[in-house]
Amino acid sequence: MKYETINPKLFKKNRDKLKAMLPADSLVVINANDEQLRTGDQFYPFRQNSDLFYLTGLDQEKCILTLCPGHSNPKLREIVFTLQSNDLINTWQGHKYSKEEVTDISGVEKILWLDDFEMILRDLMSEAGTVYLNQNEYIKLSKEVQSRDDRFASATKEQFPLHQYARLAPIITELRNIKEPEEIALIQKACDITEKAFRRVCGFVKPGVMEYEIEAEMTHEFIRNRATGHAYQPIVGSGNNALVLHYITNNHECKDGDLLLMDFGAEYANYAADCTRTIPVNGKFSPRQKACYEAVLRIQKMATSLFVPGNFVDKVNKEVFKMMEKEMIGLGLFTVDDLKNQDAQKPLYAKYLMHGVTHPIGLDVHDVGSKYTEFKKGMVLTLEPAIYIAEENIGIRIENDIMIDGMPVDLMKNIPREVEEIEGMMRK
Ligand SMILES: [Mn+2]
Repeated sequence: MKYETINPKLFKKNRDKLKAMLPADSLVVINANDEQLRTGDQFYPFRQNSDLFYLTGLDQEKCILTLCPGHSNPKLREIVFTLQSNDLINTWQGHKYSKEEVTDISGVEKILWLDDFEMILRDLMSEAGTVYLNQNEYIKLSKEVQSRDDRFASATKEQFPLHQYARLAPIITELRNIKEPEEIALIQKACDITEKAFRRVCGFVKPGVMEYEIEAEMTHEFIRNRATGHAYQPIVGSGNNALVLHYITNNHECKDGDLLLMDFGAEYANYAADCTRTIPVNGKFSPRQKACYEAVLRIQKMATSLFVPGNFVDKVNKEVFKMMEKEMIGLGLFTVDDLKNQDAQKPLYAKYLMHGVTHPIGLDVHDVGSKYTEFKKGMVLTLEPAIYIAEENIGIRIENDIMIDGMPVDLMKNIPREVEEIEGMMRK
């Protein structure tokens, strides 16, 4: 792995928290992600199942974690099954974990080879009342491909139809929502690497550069700082490309007078940063661009104070939309009278801001968690107010990652966002 070693205490703590929420006769089984086929016999770079990483720190394919906290044999209460390497694998793919390495990374004492899994599973099942099976329950996901966890769930329920089955997702969601200090440090590291990339890009952008050249600058800075790469496909959209919310083709020339919207974030040790900055291609905002930019920036600064315990995503969205209406009137997009007469089903602001402005981040860039969960200390969320004015070729979004504490902690406070700072960096 490119990232520095993580203390296994984190993963042990995470497992202990999970076990504390489970009945004594439960069994939890979590599988590694599949290696996803790209072409022929070539795979996409491996990305671990976030839940398995959260509980073990293991970053290799084909491992399985079982937790059976009430098993009569204490040695079988916590097991990792892992791939046994051989000469062929060593020659072609390189090093795979030894049993000792699995223990060093995860803190799990009992490590077995995968070949033993079926037999041991029968033993664990014989003592388990309720089996907790894991599924990706992200609400916006439309899933066409089964995961290893999905296949395991189907096969186990067929083989052991008389057990009770339960969902692991609600429990693990509650846990992953609240980040331990070690996790905050990893997210901060991802944010700091993202800052370096932004500074690099500000010295690079000028009229005539291609969006993909900017993406390449980001990638360069990410990898040389031990990030795995991008936490998600970066959006590098100049001019009207900034109006396409998930624009990722990044293949146009940046033109003099246009704005450039960049939504990008490093992934460090599987933790995501999620940042957006909008800058003028020629290094200087026009008066109109500046007015719009400062409206979004004012809202971001004001709305940061909403990131306190007790609030929740849905509430922040509604508050920000109200702030947005005032700024949009100030920018002449509609009038006070228009607002009074608006159709409640089709609010006027939604023409210029068509997405929510906050979501949890963590191991997943759109991390687990509901928009009705009350903010608690240790949660990390993005704040991304934006304005898109198609008729003026203006798309502006500013996004920072904020940790909930007594007072909000902006993990991206070092990534410049003031007009003067950005123009100053671009002059150099
Ligand atoms: Mn983003």
